[in-house]
Amino acid sequence: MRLFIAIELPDEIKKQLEGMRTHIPGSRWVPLEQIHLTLAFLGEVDDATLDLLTWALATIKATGFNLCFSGIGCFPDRRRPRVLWVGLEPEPLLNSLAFLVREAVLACNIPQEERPFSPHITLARLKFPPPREVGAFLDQPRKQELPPVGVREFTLFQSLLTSQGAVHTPVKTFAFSPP
Ligand code: 2AM
Repeated sequence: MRLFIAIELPDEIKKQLEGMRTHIPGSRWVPLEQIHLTLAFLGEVDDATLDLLTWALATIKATGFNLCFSGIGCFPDRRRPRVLWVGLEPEPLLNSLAFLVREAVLACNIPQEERPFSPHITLARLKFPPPREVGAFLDQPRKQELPPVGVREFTLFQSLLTSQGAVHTPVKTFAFSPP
């Protein structure tokens, strides 16, 4: 099973993020139902490892926090943008959750990239080098404030690759223990 771990966002927020779309040639906008905040990408995981993983994730003790949205940005940089995203204000409890998730994943012998966790919500992926519309998108003034989102759980997702694109299905949700 191809898996990743993410924080789900309320439908209202996903609608507002979807509303930020503009016309950019060669862009693939993330469909509303697939907008999420990735904590870890796992790739293919076998059934035995999945059992181990769900056990390891269930032992995570995390504290609830609020996600506060910040500006729009891109990866890897403005000269060669491939991914357009909305960023998040620094939140130590989010970083701590991502760290605990990463430790649990590594403990199951699932390899993880070395690069540091850089919290973002992907809005679009670009197929070819930046048309001038990308600059306009990145420089747009903020039209509306996105309200903060309370986070009390995270979700293990399956990502099934189909000819129509990826289909994401929640496998298991892990609620933070009450304070
Ligand atoms: P991102 O969009 O937040 O950067 C599910 O596929 C999620 O896993 C994607 O939304 C992406 O997060 C993240 N991901 C990281 N590495 C990936 C990879 N090699 N292939 C697919 N998704 C990856």
